[in-house]
Amino acid sequence: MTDLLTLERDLLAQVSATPDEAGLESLRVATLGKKGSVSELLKTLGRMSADERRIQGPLINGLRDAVQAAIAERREALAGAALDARLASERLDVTLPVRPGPEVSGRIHPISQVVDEITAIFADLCFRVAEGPDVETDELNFTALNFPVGHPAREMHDTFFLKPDRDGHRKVLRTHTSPVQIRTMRSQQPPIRVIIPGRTYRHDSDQTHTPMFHQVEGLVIDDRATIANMRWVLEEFCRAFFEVDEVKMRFRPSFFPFTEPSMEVDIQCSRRGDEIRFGEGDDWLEILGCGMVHPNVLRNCGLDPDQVQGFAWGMGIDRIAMLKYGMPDLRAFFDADVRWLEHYGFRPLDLPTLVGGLTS
Ligand code: 2NL
Repeated sequence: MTDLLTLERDLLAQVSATPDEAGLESLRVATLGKKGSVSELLKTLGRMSADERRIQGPLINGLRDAVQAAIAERREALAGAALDARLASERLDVTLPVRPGPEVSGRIHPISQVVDEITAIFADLCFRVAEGPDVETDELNFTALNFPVGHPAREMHDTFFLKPDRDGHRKVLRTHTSPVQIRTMRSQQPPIRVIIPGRTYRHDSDQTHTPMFHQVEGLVIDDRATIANMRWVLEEFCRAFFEVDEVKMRFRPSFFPFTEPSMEVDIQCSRRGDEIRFGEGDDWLEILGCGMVHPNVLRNCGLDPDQVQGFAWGMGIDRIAMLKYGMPDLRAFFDADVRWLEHYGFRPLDLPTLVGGLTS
């Protein structure tokens, strides 16, 4: 009897002195586990006489209940203390400044910016944007565009050819975005107004040429589009793009297989040292090629040149981006140098719009 009381006092003292949950579990196994000290005492009941058991039974069971309850209570207290400690140590100061995210530190590449600017200008003139694959068939890149098979103009393009397929057809990396216009004319009915910005490829690499470069072409097809309309569209574009009130443009005769007549267009500018300005001066800078869509091209797209007509143009994006933003070296566009991008890139949320200003 006194032994049991001493044992109980002892065990309860051990429970309250146990410092952590792991220690508590060991103590539980050592007392209430299968071979634990309290369990062993319970086993002795079986060997007692009925009278003895009547007295010892409630005492030993009471000891077990007391130890069980003490362990449960201690476990709860330890878990609570552990949680308090975690909450205290893992506290966050939500008033600390946040590390800047991509919307602050990221940069939009000048080519992407210029494509967005061009898109905004032509969207305002009711043009849609069309896209197509970089790998094209010879038919779409050349034949449909009135380059006869074996015509020297095909070689002028420094084409990248892919390996011939089983039927001997060689696909090409498109040398211009014109195949997308062919796809558009074959899949849509006039009136058509589209621009096609995209990557183009030619086997050419030096100070002013990269094997991959960017072009934007435009196409208008309806039953009355004229050279006068083309001139207005291109002048309107240049005024908006270079953000000047007036531009003077000069249309010189030229040759492209897919237009007739064909023209190259210069824009008036002034040059002082490295600086170039548009809308003033008496220098000229070539910026694009254009013309009336050749009747053969219309026919190749299933259109009747006696019913519909139109104009098209094409220009290099990389060069006009360099001109507008004063970037001296074309090759830096493709270097992926974050220091260059930090300097020449645009903030992601400064989207070009005509109302907000192309370059705010
Ligand atoms: C240049 C000249 C040009 C076109 C591209 C075109 C497309 C079709 C039909 C007719 Cl499907 N024309 N595109 C027309 C004239 C000039 O590009 O110097 N680009 C950099």
